[in-house]
Amino acid sequence: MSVPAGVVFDVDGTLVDSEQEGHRVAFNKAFEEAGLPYRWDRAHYRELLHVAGGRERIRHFLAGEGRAEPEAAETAVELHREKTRLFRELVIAGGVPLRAGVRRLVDELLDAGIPLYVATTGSRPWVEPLLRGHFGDGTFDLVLTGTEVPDLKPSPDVYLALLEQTGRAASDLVAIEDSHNGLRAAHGAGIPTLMVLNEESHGDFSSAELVVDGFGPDARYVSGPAGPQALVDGYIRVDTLSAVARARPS
Ligand code: XBP
Ligand code: MG
Repeated sequence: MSVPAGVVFDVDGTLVDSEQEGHRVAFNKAFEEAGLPYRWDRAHYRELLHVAGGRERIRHFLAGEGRAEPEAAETAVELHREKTRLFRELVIAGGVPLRAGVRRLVDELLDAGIPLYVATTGSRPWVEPLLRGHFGDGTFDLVLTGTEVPDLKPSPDVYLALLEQTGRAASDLVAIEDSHNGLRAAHGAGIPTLMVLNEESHGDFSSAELVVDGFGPDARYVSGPAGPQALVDGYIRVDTLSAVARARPS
């Protein structure tokens, strides 16, 4: 069974459980420090997550609060700069945990000699210390973030840039994502995609090659042509990713 030539990991909601107790807390602290009355609770933040990118998410929110342009955009830049500084601090303090089962899968892929990449909407100032803190340097052959690729998911740009910079063919890779924006971005670049759902995953995932509810143990099949047999004893393994790659019609 041929193994993928590489695996591309999304970050927020995929490698790490970062949104509700990480990013949302940093956004609220940035609002508080700026003397603004806004506080995003979990339900509201879940709604706002359909907007990819922290700066865009603030701008969208401010527009909804009646803030006119260009003031909303300028304020969003300022607030996002402070949010990023606060979130980076949280990351460096070890406050953003890996999702259960991620380290086992990353170690298995590295042991199998499969190159690993990252394609995220998140900002490099916190992405780098996050990956270094959890995995050490050199685990990922290429890391692309929203800082280098401004046209954010669901735009396929971050995945297209990864294909260009690695020289890989889309059909030789597998992407691992958690959000509808992420699925649309990976498929927009033609990359077979495994969805690993979490509490914040909402939308139509019917086009994904495989959808499961976790990395294991006890991961359950949800949908996708790769089929329930793609999981190995309740785990995502190398064979699971091979099944995802095979499930995408070439
Ligand atoms: C998800 C995102 C990110 C974060 C906020 O990223 O939309 O923008 O919510 O991070 P991923 P920033 O593609 O990894 O799922 O504030 O740095 O944008
Ligand atoms: Mg994500």
